Amino acid sequence: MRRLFDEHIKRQVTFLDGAWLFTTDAENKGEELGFQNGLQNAKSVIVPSAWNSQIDLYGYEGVCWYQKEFYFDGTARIVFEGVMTECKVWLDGKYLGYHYGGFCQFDFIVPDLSKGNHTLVVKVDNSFDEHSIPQKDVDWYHFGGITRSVSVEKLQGVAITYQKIDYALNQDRTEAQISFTVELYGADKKKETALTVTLDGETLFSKTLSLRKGSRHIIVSDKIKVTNLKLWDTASPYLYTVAFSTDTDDIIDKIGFRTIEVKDCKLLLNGKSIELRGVNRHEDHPEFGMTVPAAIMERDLEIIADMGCNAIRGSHYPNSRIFLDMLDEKGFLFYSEIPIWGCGFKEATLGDTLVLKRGLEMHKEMVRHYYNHPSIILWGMHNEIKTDTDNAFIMSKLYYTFLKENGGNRLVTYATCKPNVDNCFEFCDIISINQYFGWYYGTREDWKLFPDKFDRRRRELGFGDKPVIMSEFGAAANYGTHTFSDVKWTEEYQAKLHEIALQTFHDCPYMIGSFIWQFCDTASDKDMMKVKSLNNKGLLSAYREPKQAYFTAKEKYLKFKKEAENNG
Ligand code: ADA
Repeated sequence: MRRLFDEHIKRQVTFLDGAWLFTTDAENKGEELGFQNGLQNAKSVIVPSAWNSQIDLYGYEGVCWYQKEFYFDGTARIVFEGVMTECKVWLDGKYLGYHYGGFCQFDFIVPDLSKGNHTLVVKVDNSFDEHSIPQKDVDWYHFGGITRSVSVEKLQGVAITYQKIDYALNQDRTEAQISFTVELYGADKKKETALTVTLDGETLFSKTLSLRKGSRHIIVSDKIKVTNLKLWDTASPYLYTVAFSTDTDDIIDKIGFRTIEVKDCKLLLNGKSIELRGVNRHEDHPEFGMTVPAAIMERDLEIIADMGCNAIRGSHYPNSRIFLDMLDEKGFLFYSEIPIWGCGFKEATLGDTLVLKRGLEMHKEMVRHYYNHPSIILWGMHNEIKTDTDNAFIMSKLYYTFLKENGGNRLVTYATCKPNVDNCFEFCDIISINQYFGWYYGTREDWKLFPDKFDRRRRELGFGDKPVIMSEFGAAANYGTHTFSDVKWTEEYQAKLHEIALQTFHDCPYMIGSFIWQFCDTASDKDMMKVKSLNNKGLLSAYREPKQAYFTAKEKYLKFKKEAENNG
């Protein structure tokens, strides 16, 4: 999908979205049969989409093949924005490579394609084994297919294949010291060009260089001072336009400057204490699965903003780039995580070498592709794993170390469902807790006892300086179910739970915010045995109709927002 703005003016980009050929391969015999050289008896489907949206493939788990012809001439960069979950790619029968993981972009550079039609074939597999991330037991619908856009870009001369921007602000946040990293690729015969970087049209950097055809080069700039800085903030999210260009190529991006830190058990955005008023949101819609159209994303954000939220947790995987662009533009704060989800991971699986490696790779990709988004203030390493085990300790240490060294201007967390026995708190800047009092256990009133109880534990462990986010809590309610009695599954019961929980968290001095589980009802795995196969803890129905809890949460969050505004 296109970003909210044009990423390229000079570079020719062709989206391959639209009709592709498609066939299932339930026995996984396609490679033996030579499908990579062209599909036989294939039907037409629309890319991007989840194959589960097709009427006869609703529950299909396994291998499918896709094929697309495109016209091209020159050096191509083929970009996949997201394929669920693993895939192999061939161009004109020649193997290009493999990718694991459904939620991040990957690409292949293919030099010197002859002028004419070319055939791209993709084998996609969404089945699980003991090395999968997530594991089979997962409480969201594990869609399959080419679920995000595919494009082919023409690289010419010295091409810019990646860029990221680092910065540090001075004490009063009026100046930034910026440095950037640019990856270059020699697409044509060696020729001199100037690499230029501008910020809101002002030249920051210019350097003459040349590259041999086929070679790669990385430039890391010195620090460059920018004065009279306009900050990115939730109330006024100023975005600078940064443009990287050579004679023949360019990348345009938006960046915002801000600080985020934890001090005296508070979360400080640009030095000011902020409370996160948030919801968890899946990329999910009954008609489109995970391929949510941009207009629906935009409307979701309108609803979320209207209820007084300033934060969203992208549960449980990296979200679409265009959604991140919207968050940057509207001034939302975002918690971005990878899909290492919950109880599905047995202790042994957490220690599995391939799982550890795949998880690390997912963190690397998330950091690489989302680096410049000011909205991302938190990286989430995992969700509800067995954090009382040695293997979770080792995993958390590995990922935390990576994210602290490479994650840029952000804090690191993970969501624990074992706050009383969790063994990994040293590997986070903020403790995030998922609890379900009043739903899976205990009563709604138990929420009021929780802050004191947990306070004792965090202090005993020596983590009294780490603030806490309530990253999940909630209750299911079937949209439209009302009774005269206060019982589970009714809208009233759910609403009351949120009323108690939200006020409790707001009143607790060491809690810095909450993410309600969840924004709207979402598709769950069929084997999770949920009513209508949905996770029904949404404040809205799957079709975004508000339940009573939506209005309760809105009342609370708007009240907290007003208090924050009054306190300056
Ligand atoms: C967990 C999990 C969510 C969801 C929730 C629930 O906390 O992280 O994805 O499954 O439980 O509804 O039970």
